[in-house]
Amino acid sequence: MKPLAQVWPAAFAERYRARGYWRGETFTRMLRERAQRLPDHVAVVGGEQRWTYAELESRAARLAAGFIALGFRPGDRVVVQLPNIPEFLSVVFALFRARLIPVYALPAHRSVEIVHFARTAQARGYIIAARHDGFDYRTLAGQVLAEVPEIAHVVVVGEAGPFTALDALSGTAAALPEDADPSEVAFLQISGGSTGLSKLIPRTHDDYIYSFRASAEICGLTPSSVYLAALPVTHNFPMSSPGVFGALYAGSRVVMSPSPSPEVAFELIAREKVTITGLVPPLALLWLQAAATTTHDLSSLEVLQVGGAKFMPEAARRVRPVLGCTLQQVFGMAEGLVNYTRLDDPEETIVSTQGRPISADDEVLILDDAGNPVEEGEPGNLLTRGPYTIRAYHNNDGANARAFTSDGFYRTGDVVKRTPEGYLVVQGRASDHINRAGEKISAEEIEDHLLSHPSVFDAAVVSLPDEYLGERSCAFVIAQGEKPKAAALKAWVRGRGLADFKVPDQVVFVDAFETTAVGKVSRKELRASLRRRFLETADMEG
Ligand code: OOB
Repeated sequence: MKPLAQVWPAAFAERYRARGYWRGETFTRMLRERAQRLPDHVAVVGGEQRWTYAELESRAARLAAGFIALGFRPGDRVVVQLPNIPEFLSVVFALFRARLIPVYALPAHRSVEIVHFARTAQARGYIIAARHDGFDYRTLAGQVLAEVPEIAHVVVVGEAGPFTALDALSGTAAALPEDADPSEVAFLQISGGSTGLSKLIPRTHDDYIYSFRASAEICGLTPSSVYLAALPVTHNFPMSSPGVFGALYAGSRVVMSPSPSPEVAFELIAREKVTITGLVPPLALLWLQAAATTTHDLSSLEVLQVGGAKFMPEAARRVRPVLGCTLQQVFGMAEGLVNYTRLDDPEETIVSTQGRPISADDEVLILDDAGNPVEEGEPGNLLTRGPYTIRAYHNNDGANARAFTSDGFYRTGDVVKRTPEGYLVVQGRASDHINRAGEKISAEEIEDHLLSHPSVFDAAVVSLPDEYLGERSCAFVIAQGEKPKAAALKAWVRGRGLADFKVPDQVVFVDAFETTAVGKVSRKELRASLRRRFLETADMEG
């Protein structure tokens, strides 16, 4: 297959190179250089394993040959659905080395999502762990293969069953291709899925390496830093903000935590002397609570990053006194733009803003609904363009027409205001998705699954405020015929083969949806009015 393109207009590409953002680095050269400079430094720790930079590099090289010997050809796409284990790194660096294109999926994804990614990316491979968190991914692979026979190889970390064992790949010799051109697409990341199914996000070596190199610098990473990957590493935040890649760029040590729970993570922090980690707000609340009574020594922790969803100032204020470390707010998106509060910012900026962009060349527009700039300090729709923000999704003309302006700005769907110092404060969003503890759920996608139930006449899914999750999902349903039980509808959605986090938290039956004299109101207005009505009634009752 020919390399995938992500094209910035020539004048922009020239500027980004001239300003030193795009330096022509590739993932393969980055790892090789670290393995030469810091061969015996520990690169990654997880479970019983502890690999140095030299070992990570040689594992990746052997695996790359194994992938080629198995029959993959440069340019092939490979869905990677791995939990936080060291093999995630040997696998992706091997894929880069063999010029194969990873397509990242979350461990929570199930057949509907994986089939969608595999089809959209025309994947020829699928890499899983045998089991994780009580779930058998080989069963899932069987279901996916039945629907996407074009997947030629399923590779398994652990007991492979009917598939190919990752361990069996390492012994084979094969000629490796030339290294990638740095302007080529290195992998496909997935979008938060604000409308319908997730879109695929092509990121190049040049743009992505810039984003995590600059992130590592902003976060002060050095070879003595220790980064704990607590959130699932295939998500953009723990992958690159600065995440595992930023940590490796800086020659730091990555510690893979199989779970973000305080019980598991605190032990690792104490044992490995972790200096920095990143969490979504609900987990940060859990950690704050657990830290008060823990017997583990958390004193090595210097920075706690919180992002993915809004972290409320009251909770943010507790981080320094309770954990004894600096909070860093992170407001980013898989499409590109990432904002950070800086480590030496005044405490008030750290607790009350979501940071400022990485780059002087991140262009930020804040516009009203008519597309005009708002008064400075007023809330408006955030649009952005820059050296690591994509110009188009993979193979999706419809979404591209909606999500990008004709001059290449990405419409984030977020409503923000800007402080006089240039920091962004997230106010909410214009698009209809639910941000459930940092996991984005498209209302439309879930409505569609509900409508497939024979007793559902119509359904509207909205976000409701939730003390713990930030937002929870609520499905308003008009039944037809015999009214189903709420639990049965939830089981129906789960049974469709969806990630568990997408199953509605709450189901409310209503007799009718609002219509106007002219006809049906838009789905967007309908969702807003259902949410309003529900919250007003709940207030009256409460
Ligand atoms: C991160 O990436 P995605 O692609 O899962 O989600 C992006 C969306 C943003 O457009 C915004 O709606 C929301 O997540 N978001 C936040 C936020 N960080 C992300 N909303 C309020 N406050 C924040 N701090 O979520 C992501 C990617 C890289 C780094 C960090 C987060």
